[in-house]
Amino acid sequence: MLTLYHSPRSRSSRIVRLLDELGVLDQVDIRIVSIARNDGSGGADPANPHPEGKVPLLVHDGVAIWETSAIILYLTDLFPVAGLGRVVGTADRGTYLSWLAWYGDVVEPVIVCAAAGISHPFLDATFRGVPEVVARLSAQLSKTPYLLGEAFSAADLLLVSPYVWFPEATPDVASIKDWIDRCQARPAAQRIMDFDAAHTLP
Ligand SMILES: N[C@@H](CCC(=O)N[C@@H](CS)C(=O)NCC(=O)O)C(=O)O
Repeated sequence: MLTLYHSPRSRSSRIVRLLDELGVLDQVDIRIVSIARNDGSGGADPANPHPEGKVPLLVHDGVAIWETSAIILYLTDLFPVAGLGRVVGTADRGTYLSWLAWYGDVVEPVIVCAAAGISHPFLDATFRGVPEVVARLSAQLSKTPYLLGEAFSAADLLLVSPYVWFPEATPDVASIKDWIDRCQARPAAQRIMDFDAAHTLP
């Protein structure tokens, strides 16, 4: 039994999209919950068991899995047939794990600090900054159409997400812009927008 706690137009939208891309939406109970939003609206939902009131939260047979990267890895391992992840024993499993971890450990802090207009030598020393993120992405995407090679994967779904939320953050780099377009041209990208529009809380 899989349950996803989801709030429309939030970080958990990526997990709904992943479930769609995996073709398993019908195997998951999606519970719509409210969250505290940056604009001061909303609030933690008592129906959401996440200890911090956040989304996404996936619960599988009573076990809670939190943090987007962990949930993506968990789901692509659980449903390997779609080929959106890399199972143990696959040559590029390590590359797949690295992109997922790099997103949570580096890209999100870098993007949040940049959006907040915060800079500090400690932050630069620890995470580097936007130019380094752009350089890492473009180094790969100038060689292959997707982060893991010729085909779209859950790593693309995750790493493209900040540019979907904040198009103004898109760097003026052709390989990255083309990659965003390729990822967002997939039917699941439109379907998740429609899903969220249909489930938006009042
Ligand atoms: N690192 C976490 C971040 C989760 C997160 O901050 N989610 C936001 C939604 S975009 C949230 O639930 N905010 C409500 C709150 O902070 O109370 C992840 O990626 O899963």
